[in-house]
Amino acid sequence: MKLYGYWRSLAAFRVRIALNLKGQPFDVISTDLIKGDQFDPEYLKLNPQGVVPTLITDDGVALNQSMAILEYLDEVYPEPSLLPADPLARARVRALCMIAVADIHPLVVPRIRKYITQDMGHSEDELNAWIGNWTKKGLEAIEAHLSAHAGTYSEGDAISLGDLCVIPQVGAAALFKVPLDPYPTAKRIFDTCMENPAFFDARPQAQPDFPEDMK
Ligand SMILES: N[C@@H](CCC(=O)N[C@@H](CS)C(=O)NCC(=O)O)C(=O)O
Repeated sequence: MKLYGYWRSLAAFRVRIALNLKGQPFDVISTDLIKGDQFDPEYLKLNPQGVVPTLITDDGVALNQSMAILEYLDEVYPEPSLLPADPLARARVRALCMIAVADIHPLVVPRIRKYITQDMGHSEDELNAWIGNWTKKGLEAIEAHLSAHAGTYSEGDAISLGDLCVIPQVGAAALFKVPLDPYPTAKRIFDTCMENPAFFDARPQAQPDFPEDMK
């Protein structure tokens, strides 16, 4: 398979973890979101929304939207399962995924940052205040969910889609320089997951397109 992604993309990070957990090798095609590679007409044929990730299956089919890709991978490669058997636990996992994927992440993506600074004329400081605010509010929501339901991982003692969605979000807080002390459960699960090579190798800092000057 081929994965169009970018080192900093939290949505691509989710998919990299899933591919690693499922033991599926993949080639990474770096799509530089700052340079605007996502708007290349050839890429738009694969992802008309102009965002990453896009997964190209072994049959050459292009799949968009990280949650749809995660569920596809879990259905086609069922081991290890990334959803618990109990319907209530599955609902909690999906709720946690949505906190990260639908409510937090879209507020800080490049197109929103660009709109705030270039189109609305806000300063970098104002942009950073926006990012800091929504990152903290997001972590508060994640911590509240985790402190009620987590075991070793975000739902009980097995890795689930909840971890695949939350861990990139917690990792992003470090990139945005938001301290994790107020979110001890999220920090604990982040540290546990980072001991697993499937997560560790998927982190932004391990990607071939991670900038030299940030190493
Ligand atoms: N809901 C989408 C989000 C995709 C998305 O916004 N990806 C970001 C990177 S994490 C992107 O490509 N942004 C390009 C832009 O904002 O111009 C998913 O989960 O796949």
